[in-house]
Amino acid sequence: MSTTRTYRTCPLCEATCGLAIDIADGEERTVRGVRGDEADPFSRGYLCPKAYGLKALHEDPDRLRAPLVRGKDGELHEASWDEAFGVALGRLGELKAKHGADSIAVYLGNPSAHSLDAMVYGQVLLRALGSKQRYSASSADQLPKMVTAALMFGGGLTVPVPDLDRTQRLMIFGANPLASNGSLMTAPDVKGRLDGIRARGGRIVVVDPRRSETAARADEHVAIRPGGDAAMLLAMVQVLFDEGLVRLGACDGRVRGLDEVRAVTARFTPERVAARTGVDAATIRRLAREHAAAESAACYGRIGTTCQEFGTLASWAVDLVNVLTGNLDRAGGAMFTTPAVMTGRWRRRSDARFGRFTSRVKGLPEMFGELPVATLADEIEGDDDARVRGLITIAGNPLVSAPGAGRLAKAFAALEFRVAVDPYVNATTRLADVILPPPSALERAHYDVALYQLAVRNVARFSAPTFAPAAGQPAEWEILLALAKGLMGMAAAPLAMADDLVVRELVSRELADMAEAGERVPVDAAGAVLALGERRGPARVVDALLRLGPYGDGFGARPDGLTLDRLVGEHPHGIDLGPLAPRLPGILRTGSQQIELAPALVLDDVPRLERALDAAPPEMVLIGRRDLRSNNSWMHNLVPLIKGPARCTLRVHPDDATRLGLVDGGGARVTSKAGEVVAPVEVSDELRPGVVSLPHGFGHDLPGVRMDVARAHAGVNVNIVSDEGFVDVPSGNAAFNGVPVTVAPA
Ligand SMILES: Nc1nc2c(c(=O)[nH]1)N[C@H]1C(S)=C(S)[C@@H](COP(=O)(O)OP(=O)(O)OC[C@H]3O[C@@H](n4cnc5c(=O)[nH]c(N)nc54)[C@H](O)[C@@H]3O)O[C@H]1N2
Ligand SMILES: Nc1nc2c(c(=O)[nH]1)N[C@H]1C(S)=C(S)[C@@H](COP(=O)(O)OP(=O)(O)OC[C@H]3O[C@@H](n4cnc5c(=O)[nH]c(N)nc54)[C@H](O)[C@@H]3O)O[C@H]1N2
Ligand code: SF4
Ligand SMILES: [Mo]
Repeated sequence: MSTTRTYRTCPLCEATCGLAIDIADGEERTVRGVRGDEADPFSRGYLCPKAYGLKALHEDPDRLRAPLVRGKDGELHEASWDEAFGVALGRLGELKAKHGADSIAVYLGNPSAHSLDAMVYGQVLLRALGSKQRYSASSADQLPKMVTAALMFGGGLTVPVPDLDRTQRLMIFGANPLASNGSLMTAPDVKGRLDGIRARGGRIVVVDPRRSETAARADEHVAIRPGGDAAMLLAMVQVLFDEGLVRLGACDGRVRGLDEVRAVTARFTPERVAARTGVDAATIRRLAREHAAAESAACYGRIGTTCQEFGTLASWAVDLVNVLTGNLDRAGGAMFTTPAVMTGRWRRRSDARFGRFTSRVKGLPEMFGELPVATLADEIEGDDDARVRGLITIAGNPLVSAPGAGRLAKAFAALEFRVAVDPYVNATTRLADVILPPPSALERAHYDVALYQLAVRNVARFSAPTFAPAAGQPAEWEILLALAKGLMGMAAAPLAMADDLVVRELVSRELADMAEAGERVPVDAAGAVLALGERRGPARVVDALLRLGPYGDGFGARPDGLTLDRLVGEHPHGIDLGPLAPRLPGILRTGSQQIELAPALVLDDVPRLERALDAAPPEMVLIGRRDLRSNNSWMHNLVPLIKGPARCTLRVHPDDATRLGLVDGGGARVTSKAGEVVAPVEVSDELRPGVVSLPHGFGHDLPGVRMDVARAHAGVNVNIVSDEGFVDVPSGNAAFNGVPVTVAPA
């Protein structure tokens, strides 16, 4: 049987590797082979084992091919698309009419950031519903970084990324890119890129309570106590001021609040923070000096700095170090991407404003239009008239991934109606009343609207569907748009008409934002939509944004510029748009058009950190762990990825194991304020004593889960133990790391 080679971007993690996929010719719709695409200018042939999972995912018999609707018998049964949409829109419409839009919550999960359809049309659905009850994986992930970056540099996703390919010194706080393949840093073959730093004589320092895969390969590993990052970084800043090492470089003349930062950090001497951070004063001083002296240096923080008790302070302090060592916006430092697709939200100048509304029960401030997922159970529970009664989950599995999962599961069971847009019946969707499955990852177009904003090079690549969706299967954008128009009372209107409205509105908004930002607006909306031609759905949106973007043809204003036709036709393996380029001052979108070094929301949290410095740390704390062959909660049903030794183990330092009477291979009971789980013990000296580690994403053996492979490798759900009350206070982001626990033999 002959095969055809097709090319596409892997959508499974943030690295955006280019794949060459061989498919069987004819009717068979099978994948014969998956390789790294050597011609991809960004990933250059690299791929990780998860890429092979795409074949298994496409063929997985447990992946839903038809909607499920809960019948009178209480079970989920296959239904037609018409019936499923009818039930979903009927019940959601009733709730909205009777109790208002805020009675329906929406949770957007992680894979939505990797789905072009969900990126674009998820927002359309949210606007159509008009509910303030919006949640996403962001508040179980990078929200503190989004908050501090918005406050310092201006609203939107203006997160600086380490210039990996040119830096001479990289300090990594709480990230393990050798397992995660990089996050808030889109960098295919991150291992090769890290090795490159050392090969050119640079240094890598990893600050992590665990000697992770990345730490083991670095020049230096600093085994910090969980939650100690903000204090350690502020102490580094104290040293910079104290020793006259502050250099602003490209930020010179562009910062406000320098004196306030000096005053605040003066209280964080290395000696004062040594006990809480577990890092001795001499080491902190040396690291600050070395960072300041390096030819170029980038400071980078990830999950270990955001999903912890002092996430906002730590995220802020990472960028303080970048700015104060003159490394922000310089080659080899921390830089801003210039993505080919940039929406108006990232163009408009305005100070970040939070708290335009607050959560009902705890009064937590809205951030970027969302509430923290750690308070979702609060908003559902009780008999208050204003409580949440309905829920739409899109690409999310919060009953595994969100903190306080035990309590949240009870709250979900009490909801009046639940809809899931999801390919699996898993821990969360097993409770749904209607499940609307999207087509497989190979049956859709792909463009990384979100991840290219964070890439370590400027690149663009568009992927056409490898296979057409099976007959009758709507695209994910069509599912979301059908829900959106139904919620607006336009169920009978043709989808094509709704899509035309979406694109017209989007283009008008873009043009208005460009005008407001003082950019030349090359066309009017009607002219632009006409010029977009025959394409429909998200591909048309990508074309519009590419053409209005920094490399675009401006609808004729720059005839040599990019269009989707040109990208697809001339660059099937993607286009390299060059290394990161300086973006100051144009990138700044604060009201002052300066970098705000001392935002009030951040400084207000300093006293809480100081109290922690003076308190005795908990005797034992829990942190997370990621494995290369997994991704959060949903790839455990794929045999090639889950096979091998059990992964959901509690790793414990040998000294702790001896003290607590734990034995390798035996059981351990891990208990917190929120709940307890029993997991197998793996004794390992990679951990700092006093710290145990358990991965998330497991616990697949709940009643009703229809994932046979995952069920056979069920593991336990660590988020039964993660306490939903343990958060980074300013942002409300879940603190999955540093959770106080007791551990005993089971
Ligand atoms: N303890 C602990 N908990 C954590 C973390 C941690 O480090 N420790 N990490 C947190 C982080 S960083 C994140 S991002 C969250 C992730 O948490 P979630 O956002 O809830 O994501 P997942 O758990 O991966 O679940 C993804 C869901 O999307 C479905 N899905 C897969 N592909 C598609 C698709 O193309 N379309 C649709 N509609 N659905 C799809 C899957 O079947 C699954 O139900 O977990 C957080 N939870
Ligand atoms: N293979 C795989 N890849 C993934 C995912 C996956 O689940 N599996 N998930 C994806 C998602 S959603 C995300 S957000 C990214 C996350 O990307 P990363 O942040 O790179 O991933 P982690 O492996 O969670 O790395 C966090 C590190 O922080 C350490 N840590 C824990 N607590 C602390 C602390 O208090 N201080 C410090 N300094 N370190 C601490 C942990 O030991 C761990 O090594 O990965 C993405 N890629
Ligand atoms: S690192 Fe692996 S999962 Fe991530 S994009 Fe590349 S091949 Fe896909
Ligand atoms: Mo994440």
